[in-house]
Amino acid sequence: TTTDKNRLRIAIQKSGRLSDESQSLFKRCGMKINLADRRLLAHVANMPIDLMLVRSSDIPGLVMDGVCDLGIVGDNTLEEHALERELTNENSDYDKIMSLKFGACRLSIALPEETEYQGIQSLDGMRLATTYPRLLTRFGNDNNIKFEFCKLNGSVEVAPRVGLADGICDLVSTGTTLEANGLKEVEVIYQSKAALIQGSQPLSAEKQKTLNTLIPRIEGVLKAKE
Ligand code: PRT
Repeated sequence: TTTDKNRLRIAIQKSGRLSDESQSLFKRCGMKINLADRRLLAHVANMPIDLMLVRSSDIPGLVMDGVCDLGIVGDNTLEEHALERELTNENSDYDKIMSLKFGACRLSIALPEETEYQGIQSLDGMRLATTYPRLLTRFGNDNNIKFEFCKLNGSVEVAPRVGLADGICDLVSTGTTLEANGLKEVEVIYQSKAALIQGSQPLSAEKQKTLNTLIPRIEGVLKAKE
């Protein structure tokens, strides 16, 4: 039998927009996932792999710190955390094994319909509500403008209406949420998809062997979806 330390540990979102697709990707790779008991770690019955079911925002840190060997997370979450960890001098290294074909969205700046918009410079000095202050700051630096932030982890789209901010910087997929809140998208600052990432620590020979078997299977599943 394979001991726990030889089982490849993969972090995926427990529940949310990436969780079903992450699980179904692995199921199509042939994994028999034992999810019935709703524990933090789900054993894969027929491969030396464990899935760790966590909040999406915990995944970059778990992989960068080597608690998990791999993870599936949105580029947006990954990049924001990497920038944050660079600032705090924590390890922010990882390898992106591949981009997956789900979880597509964009991080955009949106303003109330009635606010006049005359290009990027007119955003200078605005106070924006966002969950992504680092990505927004980078966009500001690249374009020579400064923002003030109001960091919110949810309900970002209501911030302008209640007077918390002049506008928002949030994820958009269909645009329905912006429209429902009387906001217009004025700048796309980042395009995102789910990605399979690996920590920078070397894997044991056993784990590497498992990974070498898994990668072509994932590629096969992605190809079949084309
Ligand atoms: O797991 P945890 O709670 O930490 O993470 P979370 O709350 O960010 O989870 P979740 O499930 O909301 O999002 C997980 C990931 O899905 C995100 O990090 C993105 O990579 C990806 N994703 C893709 C999206 C969207 N599309 C998306 N539309 N994440 C969020 N949204 C939200 C957006 O914030 C806004 O509230 O959906 C609304 C906009 O959608 P539309 O269709 O109205 O434009």
